[in-house]
Amino acid sequence: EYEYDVIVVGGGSMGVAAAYYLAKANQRVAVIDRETVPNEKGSHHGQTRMLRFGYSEGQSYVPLVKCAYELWRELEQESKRTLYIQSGALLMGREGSNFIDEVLHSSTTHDLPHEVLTSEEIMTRWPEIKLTKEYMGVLDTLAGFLLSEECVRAYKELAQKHGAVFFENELVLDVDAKNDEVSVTSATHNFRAKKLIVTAGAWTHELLPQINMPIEPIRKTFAWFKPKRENLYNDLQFPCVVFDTSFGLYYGFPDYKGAGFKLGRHDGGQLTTPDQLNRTFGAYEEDEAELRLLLDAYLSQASGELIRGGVCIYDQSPDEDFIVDWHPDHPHIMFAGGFSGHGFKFASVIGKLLSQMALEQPLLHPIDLFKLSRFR
Ligand code: PYC
Repeated sequence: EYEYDVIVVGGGSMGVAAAYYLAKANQRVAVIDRETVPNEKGSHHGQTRMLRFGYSEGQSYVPLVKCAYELWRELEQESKRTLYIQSGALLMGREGSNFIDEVLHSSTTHDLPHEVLTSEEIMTRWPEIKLTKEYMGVLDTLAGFLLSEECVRAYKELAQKHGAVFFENELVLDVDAKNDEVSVTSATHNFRAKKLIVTAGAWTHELLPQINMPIEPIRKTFAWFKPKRENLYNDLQFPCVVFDTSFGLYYGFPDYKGAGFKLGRHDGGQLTTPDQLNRTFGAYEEDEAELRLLLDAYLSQASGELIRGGVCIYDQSPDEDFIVDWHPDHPHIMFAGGFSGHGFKFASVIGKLLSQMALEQPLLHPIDLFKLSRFR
């Protein structure tokens, strides 16, 4: 007799979502994390994450975004928390660029509500944005942002309500896959279960070295800036923005509840390891400088004082598509990773998919695109 049906190692966004769906399905679930849940060491902190439908990473993600969105709305209802702000997202780049073409392709293929705008039209509608002529934009009207730590809290709280047990500040020392069970050892516990889900981000290598997860941890920074005039960029009048420029791909969030205008750079960053990562914003001169570059060029009214900055990790996969699969030698072990800086919005549906994998149920969405074997 096992104490748990499923152990989830890694209580970040994906892990807590999986734990919730499993606990709700009457599974006995243990979640083990080396930190408290939520925390600032992984990829879910910093107040907000974008949810875009007109997907620049490929139209095949659109049905998955739709499933994710429905599940976030369900979570809002069950947790009675506000989790999603539908501010819209304005995706800007040069006409004919791969970025714009993919956004248009996703939007038209899936019949998404969207508006195609010239640079003039954008500047008339949002005088806070200054663009040069070669830019155009697509307003993704259903898009918006998730309150990321709130989402993790909501899943954790409800998972606990349905009986999941969280072991926090507990470092996993060993994972031992047997034929039809798994044991997980930490400094203070020996856990045994029928199934194991590993959602440990950049720490996946340490837990499952045999699968050679092809992910590289990248240090990423983001920061909040004080707009030069109050309310200029707040979420009631300003959307999320993405700028595909010649000097980088940037994303910005409206000033939500006075936190400031949040900006980050999606490309670039420093290759690191999760344990060596320098978590101090400003440790590298470019941390602030590269963000100012974008603000000064296109959003000068947002380039007020730096309120605060943060550092997080992208788990970059070679093709920037996710990796969600069963262990090649042990099908009772499942893992999800390689979210490459665009995964948070999918945590709801990935959690649900992981729960269905563990329960050996039909999947609500195919995961062929995410197979580990594509790298072999
Ligand atoms: O996937 O929308 C996204 C995103 C925004 C910032 C980083 N990733």
